[in-house]
Amino acid sequence: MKNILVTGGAGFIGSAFVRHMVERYPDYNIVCFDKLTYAGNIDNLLPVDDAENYRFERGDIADRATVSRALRDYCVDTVVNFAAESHVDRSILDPDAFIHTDVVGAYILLDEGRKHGIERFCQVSTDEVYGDIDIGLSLEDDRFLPNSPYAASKAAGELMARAYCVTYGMDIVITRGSNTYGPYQYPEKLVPFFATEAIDHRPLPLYGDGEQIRDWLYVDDHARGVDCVLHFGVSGEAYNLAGENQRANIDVTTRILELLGKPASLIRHVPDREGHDRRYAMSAEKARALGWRRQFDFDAGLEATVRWYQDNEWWWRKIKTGEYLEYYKRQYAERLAAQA
Ligand code: NAD
Ligand code: TDX
Repeated sequence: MKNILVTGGAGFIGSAFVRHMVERYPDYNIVCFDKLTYAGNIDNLLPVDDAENYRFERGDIADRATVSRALRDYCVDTVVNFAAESHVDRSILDPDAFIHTDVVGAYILLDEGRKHGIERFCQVSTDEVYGDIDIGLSLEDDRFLPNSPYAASKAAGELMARAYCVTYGMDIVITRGSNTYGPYQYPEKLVPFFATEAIDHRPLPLYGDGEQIRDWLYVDDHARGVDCVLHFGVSGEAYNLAGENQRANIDVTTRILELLGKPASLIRHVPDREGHDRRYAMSAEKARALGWRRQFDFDAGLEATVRWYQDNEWWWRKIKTGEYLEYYKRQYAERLAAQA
């Protein structure tokens, strides 16, 4: 029997992982541990609410006492750490929360995990730790050149995980996923933000020339990748979970508009994100050797995703109120007024 603590399991990718694990492994006990920040959403876990092998515990990974109690009470033997502040633009406006969760929180979780004799720890990281890559593909041993406070905080969390493996002999694996999209993603990230804004016939603020390249990975493929690395990854190793679907932002935006039957005139080129990475692209070879392969190609995945936001207004309309509107104003009001 495995007792798995999934931190950040009420967020976008964490909840896809929880839904996947609860269904695929009826013999495991899955405990979602989440602070429920603005990005955490209990609605994301409604599909598993009644499952016998699922529990929810509210808590902050940077709060040592709460983490310790959860590890003890649920006899946790495995930790998968998705918990993070995850939005680059928010990290530029205010890095504090990123240091709290992505750096200090990751450290507390590792340290308590060590004290409780955790058997395996999976740290969920990102392609952003490599920074911008002009040509070719980032490999797992490439150096880190993070460019945003978010990317630097994720690099720090992952380096602490490595240190706990080397110094204390903890069994630790690391995943580095590429840009992920799909249902239940908080509508501040490119795909759900633009899809929901376009549904309402509102302007889409595309940063700079829109020629920046991201490598897109469907959320269920990301969840399956973490499952694969958790079960088969070698301790001390990091694994890229690459989408192998490189697209320019302008092309993704145009396709979202086409799928919704909306005009290209909704696109507004606005002043660029500060320190904006031009391109991310990773090699998937190492994770492929473990047996992981992405199943969704971008066209099918994007169409399914846009349809989901069309069909599930109940999910996102209640998010786009209050704090969300404050953030929208802070991030976009001046940009849209300036129109690069
Ligand atoms: P998200 O912002 O949707 O969810 C983050 C979750 O963590 C939320 O449920 C939030 O409540 C929780 N959380 C935040 N601070 C916490 C704390 N201190 N204690 C406990 N819970 C806390 O993020 P996401 O997009 O699902 O990303 C999940 C992980 O995957 C992150 O570690 C992120 O860095 C990584 N990642 C994301 C992407 C992407 O494209 N979204 C790509 C690669 C890697
Ligand atoms: O309003 C926007 N306009 C725009 O042009 C937004 C929100 C984004 N963009 C651009 C910036 C990026 O080049 O679209 C691209 C994607 O932006 P985000 O969705 O914010 O993602 P990104 O910054 O690439 O980071 C994502 O991938 C790696 C996740 O948010 C991270 O959590 C993950 O680690």
